[in-house]
Amino acid sequence: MILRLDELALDLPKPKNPSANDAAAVQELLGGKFGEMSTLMNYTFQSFNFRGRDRLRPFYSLTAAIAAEEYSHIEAVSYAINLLLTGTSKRGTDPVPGPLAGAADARNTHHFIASGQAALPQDSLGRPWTGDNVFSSGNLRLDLLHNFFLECGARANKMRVYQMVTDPCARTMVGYLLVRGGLHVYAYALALEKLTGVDVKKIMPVPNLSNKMFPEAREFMKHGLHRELYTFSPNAYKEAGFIWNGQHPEDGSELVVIEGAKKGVPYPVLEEEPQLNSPGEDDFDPEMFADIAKKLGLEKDLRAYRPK
Ligand code: MN3
Repeated sequence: MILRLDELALDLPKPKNPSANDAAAVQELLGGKFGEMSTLMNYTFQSFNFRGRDRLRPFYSLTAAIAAEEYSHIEAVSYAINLLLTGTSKRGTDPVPGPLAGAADARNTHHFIASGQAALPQDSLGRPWTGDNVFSSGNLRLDLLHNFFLECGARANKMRVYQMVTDPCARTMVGYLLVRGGLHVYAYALALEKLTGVDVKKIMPVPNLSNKMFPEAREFMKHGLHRELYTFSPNAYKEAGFIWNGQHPEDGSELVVIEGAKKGVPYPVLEEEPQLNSPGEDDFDPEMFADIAKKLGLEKDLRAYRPK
């Protein structure tokens, strides 16, 4: 089962230049073949399908823990897309002046037609993410090899999107994913090494460019995010530490497994977009819950989320 936390993994700065086309490019890191939906679903299915997991427990635990983290990555990419899209149409209630006119020139018009200026499970060409992107052969060595390759491909795409999109919101998110994805590349390399004796890290980094070349990634590395593997569970997956241990190949720092998840931050506020009728329901007043909130002892909770 998954336990959900109402937090975002990292603080995303508000975009300086909201841009629908930047958002469209970032979609590749969400719903592309090598995007976060693919890493999430690959490791999720591999962990569900893992046979003989008692004997091979550390490999199962590593895959399961990383799978859970990937959920937080699809959130992070989605919020970056949502923030980049905020401010790309004219906010208002009158349809006649054509507040969405600019969207006709946007690369992904689905952001304005099929969603309320928000992320969709698609790649940068607007193609829907598909289960064909999941590889779950049931053969451990093959699955780990695939995962190593998938993370290297993901890394390449992150670097390319970084070079396309200069807004600090997108770049902070990509810097974060480079560091965490870089950790996952190395984790699968270590898993393959434990399994086969082959020193897979000798072919790293792929592509041959250090995360340190990216200032936003450097910042996250200062806080140890390149060496801390989280279990994303209150009581399981600690055996991932049988694989995730030793020294980081780049800076020699100690690899550690941390129980649970890294503390996140509150979600960035996504304002209403009346020109899209998003979310609509203008007549709805949260006050209608006041009586039931009192009965349930949730008055404080109601006050906390109610708009001022
Ligand atoms: Mn990831």
